[in-house]
Parts: sequence; C-alpha cells; structure tokens
Amino acid sequence: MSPLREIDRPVPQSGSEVPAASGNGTPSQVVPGPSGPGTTVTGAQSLIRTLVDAKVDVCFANPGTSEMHFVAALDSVPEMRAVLALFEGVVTGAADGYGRMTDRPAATLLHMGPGFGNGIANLHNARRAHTPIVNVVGEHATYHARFDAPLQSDLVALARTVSKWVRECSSSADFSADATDAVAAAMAAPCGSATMVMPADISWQTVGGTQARPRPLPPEGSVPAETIEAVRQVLMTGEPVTLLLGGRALRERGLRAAASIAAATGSKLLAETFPARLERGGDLPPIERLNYLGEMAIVDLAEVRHLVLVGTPAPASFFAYPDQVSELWPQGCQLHVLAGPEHDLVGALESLAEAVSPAWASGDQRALSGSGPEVSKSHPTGPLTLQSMAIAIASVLPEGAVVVDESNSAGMYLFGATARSPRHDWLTNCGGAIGLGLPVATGAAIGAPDRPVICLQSDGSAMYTIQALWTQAREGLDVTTVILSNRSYAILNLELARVGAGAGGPRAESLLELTGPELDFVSLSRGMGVPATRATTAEELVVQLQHALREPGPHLIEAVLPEGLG
Ligand SMILES: Cc1ncc(C[n+]2csc(CCOP(=O)(O)OP(=O)(O)O)c2C)c(N)n1
Ligand SMILES: [Mg+2]
Repeated sequence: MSPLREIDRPVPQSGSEVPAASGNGTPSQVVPGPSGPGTTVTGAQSLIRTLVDAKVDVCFANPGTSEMHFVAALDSVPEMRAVLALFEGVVTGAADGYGRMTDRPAATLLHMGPGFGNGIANLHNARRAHTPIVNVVGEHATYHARFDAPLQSDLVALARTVSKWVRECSSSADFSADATDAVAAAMAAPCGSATMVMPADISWQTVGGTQARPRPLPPEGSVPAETIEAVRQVLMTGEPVTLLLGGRALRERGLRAAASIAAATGSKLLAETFPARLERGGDLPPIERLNYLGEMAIVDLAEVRHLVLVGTPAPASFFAYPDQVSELWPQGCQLHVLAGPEHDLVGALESLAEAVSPAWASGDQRALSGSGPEVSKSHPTGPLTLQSMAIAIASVLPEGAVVVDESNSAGMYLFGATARSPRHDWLTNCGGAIGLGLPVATGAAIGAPDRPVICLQSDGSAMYTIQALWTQAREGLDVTTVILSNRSYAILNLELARVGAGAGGPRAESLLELTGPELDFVSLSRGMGVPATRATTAEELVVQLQHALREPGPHLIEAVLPEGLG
C-alpha cells in the first residue's frame, strides 16, 4: 500500500472562490467573460469558452469522473461541438484527422493517465503529422493526489512523450490563460499536441468573469535568402537533383511551385513516403511517393547526386534489416536542407521558383499542371484482386474526396491507380502506429463536412479502433469505409522474410493470420449502426461503392480479397 504523503496540507473546499487573475505570469490579456464582469463561472466553463474564442470548437471526448465539470459546462457553451468516442484511440485519431483538414486544433477530453495512455498511439501519429491538437486531460483534485487513489499515475511523463507542450494547471484563475497558451503552442510551427493537465478541483472552482484573449498566431519561420541561394546553385550544377517534399509542401501551392522548379531545372520531385495530407489529382502536378520498401526506395534515389529536403527529414528505412544500410540515399549523394517543418515551406519553394523559373516569375503556370483527370475510367470486372479492387476504387473516386489510407500491403496498388483521378486529398499514417484510419476518417469528415471521405482500411489495422464506426453513425458522417479483408497481417508475413527470421512455422503463422474465427465486418459495422455490405467481385464493389457514395451518412463495404499477400 502506498504511504500517504503531505497529509498536513489543508484540504480546499469545493466551490471555493479564487480571485480572477491575468494568468500565471504570462502576458495573456483578459477580457470580460461570457456573462460579463462581476459574474462567476467554473474553471471548466472558463476553459471551454476560451477554447471556443480561440476557434477550437470541436472536442472529441471520452470522459470520466474527473472531467464531469467539463462535461457539465458544455451546456453553457453550446458553440463547442462535443463528440463522444468509445475509445481514446478514436478520440486522438479523430483530432488528428480534424486538424489535418482544418489546420486548426480540435480539443480532446481524456480521462487521466490511463485514458491518455490509451490515446497515445494516435497522438504519436499526429505528432509525426505535425497536427495541432489541444489535449485536456483530467486528473485527481490537487489535494487528492497524495492518497495515490486508483487512476493516479505519472500523467505528465506520459504526456511528454507525444506533446510539444505540457502544463499542469494549478489555478482556476489561470485556466483561461493556460488554454490560450495551449492553443498558441499547438499552432506554432511545427504544429503539434499541447496537453493541459486539468485537476478536478481546478475545473470545479469558480472564477471571476474574465478570460484570456486568444493569442495572435506566430508566423512560420521564413527561410533565409542565403539558404535559397545555396539551393539555387545546387540546382544549377547540372547534376541530378531531387527535391524530397513533405508536410505542407505537398499542398497545392507548394506542389505548383515545386513543379515549376523541376520544369525549369530538370530536377525531380518526390513526396515523402507517408504524407499527412497530399493534394493530388485533377490538374495538380503529379508526384510519386518515395517507396516504403527500402529496396525500392534505394532504387528511387539511385541516380540522385543532390537530395534537397523540403520539410521532411533525411530518408531512412522504416526498420533496420540485417546487413542493410538504414540510409536510403546513395553514397556520394549530398543532402541539402531547403527548409524544415518549422519553416514556411510554401514561401521557400515560391522564392526558389521565382529565382530559377522564368515561367513562374512571369506568372505563366500552364506548363506546370498535371494532365488532368482521365475522361472516363472503365469499371473493372471479375474476381476481386489487389489490382481490380484498386481500379474499382479509382473508377468511382469522386471529385473533392478525402482519402484516408491505412491500406498497408493490401492497398499497394491504390495510390498508383488513383493518380489521374479527379482532385482529392490523400492522408496517410505518418507515425506507423496502426489503428489510425477509421478515427482519422471520422475527424476528417467533421473537419471537411462538405467532402466525401473514403477510408481505405486494411482489416488487421481496422480492429484497433473499430469503435470509430459508432461515432460516424451517431454523428451522421459521410464516410465510406472499404475494409481490405485479406484475413491476415499480410505485411508482417512479408516482414518476417525481410528481417531474415525465416519462413516461420505454424506457430509463427498463427500470430499473423486473422482466421479461426474469421472477422465478420458486416456484422461488426451493422452492430454499431453503420450500414454494411460485402463485395466478392469487382462488379459488386463498384455497385456498392456507387451506392455508398450516393447515399448520405456512413457506409462500410467489406472487400473480400485473396488471403494473405494476394
Ligand atoms: C500500434 C501498432 N501495433 C502493432 C504494429 C505492428 N504491425 C504493423 S503492420 C501490422 C499488421 C497490419 O495488418 P493489416 O492492417 O491487415 O495490413 P495488410 O494485411 O493489408 O498488410 C501490425 C500488427 C504497429 N505498426 N502499430
Ligand atoms: Mg490484412
């Protein structure tokens, strides 16, 4: 049993009033609160009002007792949309999807260390995607901590692993300023998670009716002119140069500027392997992604003599393999950094385009576009294979779609098949922790309510956060999920061989196969309120996709693929 500590400390009374203050020594400005000067609100009400004023008006939540005052306060600040998710990995993944589509943070509401811990995998993915998120995590009341009651843990240690900013809030009077600091921290480039630890007594104490003003957003760092000039000189060497683009360089403006640089200098463009949000299709300049498999990535970069990094780190293989190098660029290739994720990537690319491309400088962008979508895509027929499944999806992909791709090995043809589809966004798993697809699609649908969201979801990864379907049904979200059902952790079968662990006997195999019993995704989906069908041929998949895309609200299609690697 844990010894009691600090038992001589006075125990505060619930509802005790503390004076309003401008906040914890921070320079936050205060303004009259929701009910005007002279009134009082709870710390939780003040927090939610401050978040809404800072345009953080969606909160993905899975609450517990320590968050009850936050929950109660939601009715007094109706501008905050609260969205219940049934597992914290859905909460955090949804916040990631929302942030990727809006470039603004959602809030999460999580229950203490264990609840936060359940959400860490998708906060890890969000950190790698540079997604702004404000996490509000309940904790025992300040005076209760010394009893080491159930659910007490080292929450701050957990929070630090995935947050760029963590604060243990210690005064309800400062709570509003804490919230403005959190939003500013989440939004400062490179964006990330800001985590507020909210002791229960801080949320229930009352404060005067004042609150902190949202802070102005700090601008992204601009890239020094000397750096742009140095890269310009590299481009002029006549040697093979590739620009490896990441982060916001993969949105329209960055891509158009990069395409003009490539056209003017003969350099090549590549996107990082796992982009947070790649805009593509339509008349956007096409771009390939650096391959996931190290052997193929090495081929992608084999001829390069200068690799220019734009918002992405030097490319290394996903894992180490015996007797293989981790660096993916060839010996003798020089690395150059045009800009890091803390920089204004688009500004840097546009300045470089201005310096090297007469077409860009004169405003003539015609040569810089893609060839446009294919006029008509014929629908595939016959058995469902990895290829026909990919072609079926490409043949119906609607204009403006948001594609969330957690398709792993079963989706190996999807990106290529959709290259000439109408304009759409492609969101991937930047952090490698699986169980991201369904939650990110959920948050993306809330962040981009006028766009169809298509979630391409491998079966094994789907099962980590399948509860996201319930939230999609409850919120009536326009998400079409295609489960790529190969009844297998197929990619791990591949990895088993690649790491040199041998072929694996039946015991090894049993850890990589999703059989005995087989998962019935149609029943799982219907059980959570999402209409579902099963497709066993390419024709069925096309018809079911067309129906799902036509009818509002969420749908799920279980695409039955050949077992294993296909
Ligand atoms: C959080 C987390 N747990 C486990 C893994 C290890 N892992 C990587 S891929 C994979 C299986 C993926 O199977 P599935 O999603 O069905 O992909 P596919 O069959 O299409 O290859 C697992 C368990 C991981 N990357 N992240
Ligand atoms: Mg699978």
